Amino acid sequence: MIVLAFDGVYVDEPYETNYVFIPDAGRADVAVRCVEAGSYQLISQNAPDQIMSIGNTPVYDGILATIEVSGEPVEMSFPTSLPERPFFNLDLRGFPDTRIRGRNVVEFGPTPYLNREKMKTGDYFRYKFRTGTVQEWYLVNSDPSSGHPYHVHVNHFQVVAYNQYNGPVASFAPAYYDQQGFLCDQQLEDFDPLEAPEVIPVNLTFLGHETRDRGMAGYVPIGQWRDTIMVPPLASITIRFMADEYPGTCVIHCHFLNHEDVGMMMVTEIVRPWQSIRGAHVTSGGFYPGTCKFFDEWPDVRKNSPSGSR
Ligand SMILES: [Cu+2]
Repeated sequence: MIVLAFDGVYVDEPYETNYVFIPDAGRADVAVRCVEAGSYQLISQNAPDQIMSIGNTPVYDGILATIEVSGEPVEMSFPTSLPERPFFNLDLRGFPDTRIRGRNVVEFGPTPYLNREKMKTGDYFRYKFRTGTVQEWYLVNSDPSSGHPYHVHVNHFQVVAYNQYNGPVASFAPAYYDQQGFLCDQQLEDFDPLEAPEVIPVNLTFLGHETRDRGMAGYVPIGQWRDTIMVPPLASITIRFMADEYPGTCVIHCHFLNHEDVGMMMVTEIVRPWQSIRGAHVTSGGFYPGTCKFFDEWPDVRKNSPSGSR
């Protein structure tokens, strides 16, 4: 079995594998060759030893498809190269920092929040950016136990780095705590201080994605392109993309249906180069996503994310 593409975008070169990890809404193109005639099963299987890269996230256990192979054996070779990706999917890892025209943080946390708010309808944009620009975004997950599959419409993104996670930990009320367990100053939209103790024990089990084995199932190989990625618990992922030619609304959401349907979703706006990018509701109640204490620099989730770092 060889990998050709993820989410419809070719990888650099086809490569051999015996499984692929597909988050909710993800897609994979693979070529399969069977040694002899017979019945083959394509299965989905839980892999408890991969959980540190995924989180306590349910994985389907069962048969996806049965492939019946019959007839005389024939010669079949795998492709050794793939079509070149279009210019808007060229490698952006070495793209100069100073030419990046927008940075944004997408913060997962307790359901049903995304960037500390529930989905709002109408012309309520959480971020605005222009066509023709290269963007660097940070996907962070403050949820200490569950991964959330980030999905974006319109433009695919390149995975640039898994960073050390310095952000808050969502626990209890829901409320945000720092990694020592002290209540954050900067909270969710409808935070109720009466509901949240000042200090709690926080669960930091999943910290450490920046140093963990990159071959683990949940991690996207650095440099690959996706429109869906599992953001594991207590993670910070740097992505880059070029906003190509399509202006309009751009929806971002968790792709667990029971999360997006209750509000884990937001709308951004892509505008033409001559249009204003002001007026976006980047903060929630004055607080930037990814922050915890008032002395934080914004955004602390990218302290470990110099351009092109692995
Ligand atoms: Cu979710």
